[in-house]
Amino acid sequence: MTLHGQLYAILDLGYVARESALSAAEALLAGGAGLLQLRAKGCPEAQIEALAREVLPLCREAGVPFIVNDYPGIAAAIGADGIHIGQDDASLAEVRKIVGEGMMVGRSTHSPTQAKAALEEGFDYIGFGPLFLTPTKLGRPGIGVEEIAGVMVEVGSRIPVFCIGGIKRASLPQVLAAGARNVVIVSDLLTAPDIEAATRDAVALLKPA
Ligand code: TZP
Ligand code: MG
Repeated sequence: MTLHGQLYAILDLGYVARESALSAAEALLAGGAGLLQLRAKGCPEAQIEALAREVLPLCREAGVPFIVNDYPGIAAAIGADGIHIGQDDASLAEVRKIVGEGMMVGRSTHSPTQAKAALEEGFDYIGFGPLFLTPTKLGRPGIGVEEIAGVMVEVGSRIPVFCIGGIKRASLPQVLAAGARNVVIVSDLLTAPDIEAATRDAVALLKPA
């Protein structure tokens, strides 16, 4: 499976109520998301695991990798396809002890230096951002698009680099023009009146016919 050129969607419970989570996941998948992450900051772990167990079969049916944010134990317990961790989380080696060798492990990075370090450590992919200020990641400055090109050469030639943070369908062309090949879009999809249509539009922008 290649991750290149894929739209990475996140089912973020900061934007979607628990009751609507499955229909939002279905809409993201129907719209053509190429990866789906479950992100549920502040939710009790048992609830995250329960929801993850419901989202996983939807992803399997769609043939889309399902990634759990923050909780390697949940990812391992449910047999997820991936686990995503941040800069302040465990090392790759520590995560591998929990999830084993086969699982995709991604790391958030916020600078070219962190991006290179994640490549050298052996992560399967990175998130790179936030590019722009975003309410989804409060307290982090936008790093802009200028550094994408360099990171794509040094890191993106080896592992997928998912640009993230404040990206909207409207700004996607600018991000792609700066060199991005993969992006994560959260709020612009989840707050759209029609999540499936918004996702389809983003996928079309990412992979022009
Ligand atoms: N990590 C860096 S920026 C970000 C995360 C999880 C939030 C992306 O969400 P949005 O709504 O697309 O800005
Ligand atoms: Mg984290």
